[in-house]
Amino acid sequence: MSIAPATSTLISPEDAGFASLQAETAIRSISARIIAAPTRRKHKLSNTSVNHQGYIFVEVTLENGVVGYGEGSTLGGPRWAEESVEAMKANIDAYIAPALIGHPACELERAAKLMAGACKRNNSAKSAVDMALLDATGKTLGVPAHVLLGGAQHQSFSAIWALASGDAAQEVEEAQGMIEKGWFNRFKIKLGFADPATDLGRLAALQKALPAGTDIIADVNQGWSEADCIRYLPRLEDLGVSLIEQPLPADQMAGMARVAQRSAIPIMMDEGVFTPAEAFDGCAKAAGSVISLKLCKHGGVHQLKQVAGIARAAGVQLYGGCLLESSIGASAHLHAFSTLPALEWGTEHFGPKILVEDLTREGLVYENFRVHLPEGPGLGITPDPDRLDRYEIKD
Ligand code: MUC
Ligand code: MG
Repeated sequence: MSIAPATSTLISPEDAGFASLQAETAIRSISARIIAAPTRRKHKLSNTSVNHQGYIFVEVTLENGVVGYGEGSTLGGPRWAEESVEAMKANIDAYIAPALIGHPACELERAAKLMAGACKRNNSAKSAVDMALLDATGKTLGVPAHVLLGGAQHQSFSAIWALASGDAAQEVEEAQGMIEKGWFNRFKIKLGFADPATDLGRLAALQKALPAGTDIIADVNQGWSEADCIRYLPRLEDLGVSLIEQPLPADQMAGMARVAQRSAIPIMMDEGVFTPAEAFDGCAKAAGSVISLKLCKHGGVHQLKQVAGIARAAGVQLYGGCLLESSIGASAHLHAFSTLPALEWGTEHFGPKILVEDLTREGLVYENFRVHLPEGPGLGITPDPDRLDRYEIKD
């Protein structure tokens, strides 16, 4: 058997086809708009409460005329994390966009490096631009975004709905409605904004009203101390909670590790893990056995995949997190999630259903308690211009 010579038909970077793709996808302009989209009900967390969801909506125009779209979320201004929509827009306009103009959108990894050089952290802002580059490149090449990330291994995901009104009766009714619609039959309940006894009452009401065995996850959003955990984790266990998300403040990795060691319920790291280095630290310290993946935390699809790789190497499971993105941001997450070998806990991308109006024309498809990976080039969604105009905050 003869072996083909190494100089066969491989396309070199100098090849005319690649050079023309670089020229075609050179970034001509980047714009960012602030959007405040109303939610169907108040969404309460330990550290904030919203009835409008804030996004930065990004449009990237390439030299070939193709436009890519992206979205970055915050929750209640700079409260869930340090970014606000106002700061995201200012930093995209002043630092991120100038660093990228003229750069080929198809060189996504180099674009991420340029963004890293332009500003520290600002991960939600960077992720909004990154997803727009991904969308524009996929549209130019006529392929779905997941193809640019290695190809989809999953076409749909088990979907989780978040209960966060703080009103036990309303939460029971809402959960039952989601089951009836066939959209969600797994739930996450927000704890930590009332005293633990009141919170546990909500949880008990839910557990009693929902079908036996319904999956219930509790997100404390950094609202408890280690002492609270020692006292209340056994109660959560009695109530059948399957997963506890970020009970302690984000910077208390050692405390999270002690809580994880004594908990019979798996602990998930959320606000404590933004960067790959934080993922490494959390995994090394055993600060949890699950990590919630979110583009707004990791700063882009490649960094999300790096965090996922670190978790996988450490034997830590993965959860598809959200920050109430519309179908624009949610679809970017699904493309990234679809390329992972496993997403053991499914995804909580319920954002499109909590908005009074989603921000895309088609919206993501939710059926049989699963959310589906959109089809078509790029992210596979079309932003709705009227809705964006309606919800834009202009100064
Ligand atoms: C969080 O901490 O998980 C995501 C879903 C939700 O209800 O709140 C956000 C933030
Ligand atoms: Mg969380």
